[in-house]
Amino acid sequence: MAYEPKPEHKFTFGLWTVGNVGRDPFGLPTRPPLEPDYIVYKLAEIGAYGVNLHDNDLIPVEATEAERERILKRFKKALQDTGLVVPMATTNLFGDPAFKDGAFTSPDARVRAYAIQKTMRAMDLGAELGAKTYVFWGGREGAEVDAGGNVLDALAHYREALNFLAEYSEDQGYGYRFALEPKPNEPRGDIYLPVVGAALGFIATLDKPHLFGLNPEVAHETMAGLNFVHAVAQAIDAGKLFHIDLNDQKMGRFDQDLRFGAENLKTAFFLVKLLEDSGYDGPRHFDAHALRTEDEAGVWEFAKGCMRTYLILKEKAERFGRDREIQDLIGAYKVQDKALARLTAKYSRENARALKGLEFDREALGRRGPGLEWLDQLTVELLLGVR
Ligand code: GLT
Ligand code: MN
Ligand code: MN
Repeated sequence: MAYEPKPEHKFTFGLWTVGNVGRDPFGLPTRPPLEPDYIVYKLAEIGAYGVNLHDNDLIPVEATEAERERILKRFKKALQDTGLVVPMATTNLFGDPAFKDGAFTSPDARVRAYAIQKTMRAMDLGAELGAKTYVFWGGREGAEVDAGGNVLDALAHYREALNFLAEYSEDQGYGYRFALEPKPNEPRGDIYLPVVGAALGFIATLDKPHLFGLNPEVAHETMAGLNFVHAVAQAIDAGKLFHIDLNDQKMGRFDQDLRFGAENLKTAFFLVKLLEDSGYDGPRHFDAHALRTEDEAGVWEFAKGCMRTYLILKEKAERFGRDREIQDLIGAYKVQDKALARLTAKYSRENARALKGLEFDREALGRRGPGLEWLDQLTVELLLGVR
């Protein structure tokens, strides 16, 4: 069957995504909760590769040691029965009112210590399940008002916590790579490290920057009005694309976490093309959920739709690469000049002198039409299935 998801495609979902019960700030859940092991069997059935989780998606915060063991046994059996893996784990540092004014960045030392303790325990759980990527989404790390004068302190606390946890991981031999997930706002009025670029800058200030990278999310950069494909490209360029959250989003709205490709098809296309062309070999994780209107059948249609759209766009990207006319237009667009490229590739006094002595026909450069309208139209036609 065409566009059939298989484990080799590395599609993953969070327990919290297909398990989303449709609660929103104005309304109660519209769907009953699904058991974690049931989710594993269903995901395997539809061709997923893995399942990701927050500590409390699996183990309730109040669970006793015995309950933890019982839940883990059932979950591990489901993984074993299906061959599904847990590539990524993370901590719920946002649901509990204790974290209402931040977790790692809380002004209260007790909250910060509790957040680090909770994360160490969640890292133990993730490691036990085989996870190698650990995500930090700092949903509550932010503020509504700046009267507390907290931002510089908050960043220092954030750094301290991440440094502590990276050492913990190494000390335990867990081998985690950490992926920071930026978001501009929601649930806080302003979240620290709001976009990919901010997180990249912050990573450079950590003790072990090589252990830290990004988990960019389509919806989050789009909420900030930014071009997600550009953000991911910058993360790849920096060697920092450790994980990715695929979904969709209308600009200027609350975080919608729509089915992948549901809204901005062209962006989704260039994103898939970038991921495939760049050789990114991590999981294609869908951090999205079914519309609140849907019942359970709708949830599985949503999940299948995410994967199917990815595979269709992957095929379109291959077609784009094979399309002679499109490739010729791109070839003409990128004007090559070997002699000039040699001069500008690297500074030397000779190169600088030679470059200074050249004459350029500015007017001709300004007159040139690069052919982008036609190239883009061909892209649209390819996506619409008429070429
Ligand atoms: C939450 C958030 C997501 C994050 C998850 C990981 S939790 O659903 O909206 O973007 O990726 O903590
Ligand atoms: Mn989101
Ligand atoms: Mn996410």
